[in-house]
Amino acid sequence: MQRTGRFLFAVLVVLFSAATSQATTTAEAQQKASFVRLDRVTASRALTHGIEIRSGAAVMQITALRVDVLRVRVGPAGQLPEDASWAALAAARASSAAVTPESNGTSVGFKTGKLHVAVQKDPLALTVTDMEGHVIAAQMPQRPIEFNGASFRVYMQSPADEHYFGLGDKSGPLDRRNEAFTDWNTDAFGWQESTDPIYKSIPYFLTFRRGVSAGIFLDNTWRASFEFNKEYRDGYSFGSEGGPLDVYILYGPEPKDVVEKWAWLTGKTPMPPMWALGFQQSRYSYYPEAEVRRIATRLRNERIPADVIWLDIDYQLKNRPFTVDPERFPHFDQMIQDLKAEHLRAVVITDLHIADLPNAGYKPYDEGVAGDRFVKNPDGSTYVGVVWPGKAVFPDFTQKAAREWWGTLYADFVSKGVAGFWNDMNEPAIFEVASKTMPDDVQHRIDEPGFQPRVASHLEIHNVFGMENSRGTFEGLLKLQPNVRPFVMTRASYAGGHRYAATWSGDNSSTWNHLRQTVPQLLNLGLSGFAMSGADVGGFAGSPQPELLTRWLEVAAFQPIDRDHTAIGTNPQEPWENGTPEDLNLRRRYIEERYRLLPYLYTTTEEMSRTGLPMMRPLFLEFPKGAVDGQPLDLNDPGSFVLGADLLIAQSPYPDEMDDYSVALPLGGWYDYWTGERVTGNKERKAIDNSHAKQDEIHLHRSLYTLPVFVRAGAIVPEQPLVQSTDEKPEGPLTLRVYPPTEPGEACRGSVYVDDGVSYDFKKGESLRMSFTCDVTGPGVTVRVEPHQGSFAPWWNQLAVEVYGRSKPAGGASVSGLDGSSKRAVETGFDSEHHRITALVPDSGKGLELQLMN
Ligand code: NBV
Repeated sequence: MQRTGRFLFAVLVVLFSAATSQATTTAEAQQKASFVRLDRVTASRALTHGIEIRSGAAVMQITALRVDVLRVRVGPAGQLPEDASWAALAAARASSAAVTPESNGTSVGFKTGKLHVAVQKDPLALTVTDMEGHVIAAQMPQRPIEFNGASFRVYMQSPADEHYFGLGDKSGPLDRRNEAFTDWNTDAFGWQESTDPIYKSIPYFLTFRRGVSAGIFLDNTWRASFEFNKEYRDGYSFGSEGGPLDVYILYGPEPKDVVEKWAWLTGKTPMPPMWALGFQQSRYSYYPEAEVRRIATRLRNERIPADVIWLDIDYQLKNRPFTVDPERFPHFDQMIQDLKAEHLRAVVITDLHIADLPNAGYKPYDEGVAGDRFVKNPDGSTYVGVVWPGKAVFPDFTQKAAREWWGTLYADFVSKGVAGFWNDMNEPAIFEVASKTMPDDVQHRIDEPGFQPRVASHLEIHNVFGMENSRGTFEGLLKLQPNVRPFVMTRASYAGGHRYAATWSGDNSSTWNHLRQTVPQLLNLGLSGFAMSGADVGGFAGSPQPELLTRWLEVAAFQPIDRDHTAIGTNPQEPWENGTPEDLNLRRRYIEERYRLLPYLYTTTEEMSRTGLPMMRPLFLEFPKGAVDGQPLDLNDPGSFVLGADLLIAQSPYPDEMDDYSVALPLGGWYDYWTGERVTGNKERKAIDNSHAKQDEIHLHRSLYTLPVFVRAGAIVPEQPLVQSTDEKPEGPLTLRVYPPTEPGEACRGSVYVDDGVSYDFKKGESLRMSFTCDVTGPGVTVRVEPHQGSFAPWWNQLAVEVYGRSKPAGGASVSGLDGSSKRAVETGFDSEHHRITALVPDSGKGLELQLMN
């Protein structure tokens, strides 16, 4: 009965919205078409930027947004879906490239400067190839696109050596081949390696085959699914239970090109405040106030560098968002100021469930009701669900005005000096119901630039609700403080959500397997746009063994967000807890290393915000030629990743096992980050053919003391003296760690980027960039430092140059200006333990050349 009632309501919603707006929604158009198969081309028409194809009543439009980005839209009843998107930027959707028609007896299509697009007429099958003949994407001819009512499915060919990456936070191996996934944002406490769906829906993945890569994005917010090589071993498919068939195909050829095109289509991760790169301490929950102060004092007393303390739900009065419990936190404002004085920032949780609290003077509720901001049931009443505060109501984040109002709720915390905000539970999570979320028929009243105003069911909005929640927070914070970079952390999101927030693993567990999961999960998130991501360090559910916590803190020091967090009721999990003094020393040492690496990390972050390249990268992204088929270690090794372009971290793929393990280093030469020594592996593995570089396998002994980190030969890595917080000005020189290339003439480069770390003044040129190169010649090594670019005054005035891989002192050294002027001798040091020659030179900002003789 209930279900029939709901169905009738749903029908009424559809009829109501059709009557109240001119808009023909996708759902309605598709409802009219019961079963449609696009099995052959019955007509076609060239367009300036593509082609329009008819298959019976159905229409398919393929257009070139650029020479290397295509959009494919299909309307089963002859009308294209509404051209609107929560993910793809309007400017990208509006751009176009000229095409040249290309047809023959069996197919119709066009070419761009980079791609051939051919649609076979019978059976209808789209194939996209590049100019070298690589197939980028091809439909399976035996499985044409099918619509069954509102649902549809698309089948694509999957050659045996093609691999798949991305799809957001989905758990399991890095390579999605042979896996299947559902997109339906879900509160997945205690998720495991095979749990699906979890928190986010990012219906986008990269294909990778023999060094060539493409991106496939199904821009559809409804419950969607992807399977790779399940139904057909040589096919993959995707589809949705409703909404538009709107697909983007992004051509590489290299995986990095695809990542940059994804950023072009959906935007880049904005530059975060520098403090977000610091170590962050959290738990569910630190209270009362004295406990927060105790953690702050202990961090400083133990000399564990740290930037942030997080306040979870228990700081609030009865779990009501935007309140503070006056008993637990009698001096909240003073506490925030005191933390600040210790160079610690507070990030506080602000969930989206507003307590259903009429006539109680609760501002978020009162204002929300007055402004008609909350989502409704089909009968027009406000939807009420039970979450942390008990009965709660939910802002309709699909309305610009509602998001703007939500943003104003932050004014109070911002004025108190709270630095960052945490949007949890925004799948949205609802207690006491089997579905764990809102009913399907809850109504969202879309009122949004670029969209036709209409009523949409929760089925359509569910997967974007969390993203629009974090958007409201981010944009609200920007409005409150236009020259301060917001920091927002969201749990649920959709494609493009990286424009507004960082994210985390959700509720992982304190197990070895979860330590292992952090690598593939964060790598796939980065490829999906979420470059600022971290896992709960130490694990959320349960308590880690001391060794597990130590190892976790070691590897997290090289991941984008380094936040130690655990659940309520678990053992204390701060670095000084749960371990021997030796554990504490190790944990501190790795956090310290992160702080020494800040110039490198920050420079990588700036690159991320400019290009879309994630900070944490899978090996195939940096070395696409070193990961040719037949050498799968690179593609699915759950232990290895590259931080920035030059640091390769090689955790054991099975970190709980005692055994030695091996890692395939891409060829080109590597150094041990800790000893500074050149690393030589065993080069027995043969190249498949000469056009692809082979890999160099090295054997590693597992040790708690040393997480293996390697540096690419030809890299120059900037580092700084140790500080206890990113607020602190480093005292001493900027260090340039120079790792000369293997052969003379090979590239050797690096750069450093600095700015004030908090504001947008860098957009007005208030930044500093400095590039370096090195050159290995017969007589020695030359390090060249280019003049400063930009007006920001650096914290250093000297450079400590360290040249690695050396077995003896320099035979002499000199420094000169870039024009060869004022050449003078320099003293050098030799450190045999670290295989380095060192020299200290003043940095005038005008550039210099340092020559070290053999
Ligand atoms: O707010 C409490 C927790 C939070 O600590 C965690 O990080 C979130 O993922 N939250 C979930 C609510 C429920 C946890 C069982």
